[in-house]
Amino acid sequence: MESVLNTNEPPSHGRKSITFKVNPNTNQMIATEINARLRTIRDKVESQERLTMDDGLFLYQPDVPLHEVGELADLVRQRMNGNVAYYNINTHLNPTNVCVYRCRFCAFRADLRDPKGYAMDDEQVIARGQEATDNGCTEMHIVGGLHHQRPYEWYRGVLSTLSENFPKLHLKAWTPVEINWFEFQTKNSTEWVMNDMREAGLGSLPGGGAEIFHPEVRDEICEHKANTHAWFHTHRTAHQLGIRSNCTMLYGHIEKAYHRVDHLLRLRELQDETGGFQVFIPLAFHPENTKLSHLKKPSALDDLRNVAVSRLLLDNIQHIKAYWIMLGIGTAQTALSYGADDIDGTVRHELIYHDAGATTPEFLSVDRIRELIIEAGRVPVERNTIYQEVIRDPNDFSNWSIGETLPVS
Ligand code: V47
Repeated sequence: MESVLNTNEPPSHGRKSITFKVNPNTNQMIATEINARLRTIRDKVESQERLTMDDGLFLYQPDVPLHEVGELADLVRQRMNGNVAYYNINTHLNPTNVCVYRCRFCAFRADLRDPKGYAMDDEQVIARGQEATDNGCTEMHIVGGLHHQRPYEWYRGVLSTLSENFPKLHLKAWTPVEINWFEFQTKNSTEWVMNDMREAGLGSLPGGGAEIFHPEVRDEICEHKANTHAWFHTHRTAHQLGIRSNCTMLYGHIEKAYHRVDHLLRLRELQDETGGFQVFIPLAFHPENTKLSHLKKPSALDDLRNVAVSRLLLDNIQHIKAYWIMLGIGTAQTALSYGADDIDGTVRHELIYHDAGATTPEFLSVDRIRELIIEAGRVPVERNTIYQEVIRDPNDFSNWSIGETLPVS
């Protein structure tokens, strides 16, 4: 008997569904079909042939054994990144949580007059830079709300204050959502904003704000903020200006397998064009304190499948990150055998996930991160934001220099 899974989605990126033979009693795919399709995909992976939309839809089916998908992804990870797992020493800065937008998945934002709303002053920003430098951080990850009353110069000032006082710290700052807001504030182009922010100290762009690109989902969870076109335009412009960036996908809310595959293929297309993405980070939705709090958090199995499928489909993005803050430590370690080769960093002051109910610690020591990587069977290598090796002075941890450039896409 034939059954069509993943129906009801109009196609925007090739086919929206594939037809599987299913057992009429259990409605599960029949084993011979699973094995045959897996064999075809294995052949493609071994011969480094690009996987298709249909392959992606198949790999996302829960009937397809996760360990087999993981094994294929591990093969690609090993081929692309050897036995190494990367980490960095980093901190987060969210200069304000006040935001004009009301994305349904966000627990971090606050209204202008909300008692939990805040906006940092220079002194607080400098204190964070000092703390980062004292603790040997190489990177500060800076994103925040779009404050109703803070002008462009205030946002620019966050970067210029930090870069003037802490010139060694790499500022990975602003998603296309902020950049788009700055264009609106200044009435200038993406290119102008990007160049101006670079002059103020911008080093690279983080991967946030991507959520799910397909309008069926995006219009439901964050209808007002920068749309898919703006997201790609910003990253394309960054890459053209020689600014590297990361990319993400927020999964585990209202999206279907089709939307995930569509999302990944859109990223793969831009990467074919520019080569500017360094790493992809699948982000599991945390529902607590959000307008989608009735939803269940994705399971660890879904988390691992997302890591593995993204490794398999994104054949042109060098690194896949298992963000331990979001996955939990055990799943992040396991993900290092399901396609991931990076675990993010020590992290301080993370709010976006912790406001949404993350129970992971707020910080991990370098020794602990290295221990976790070794326990997972990989060799830990400290990198900076743009994937250069970091060499530490053994007698003074906060003193570091740049070593070799590591593989990027
Ligand atoms: O864009 C927001 C997501 C992103 C929730 O570039 C949520 O190295 C789950 O992009 N549950 C921001 N996710 C985080 C991000 C990121 C994280 C780590 C490393 C890098 C990198 C980038 O977090 C947002 C959104 O997709 N998010 N709220 C939530 N309740």
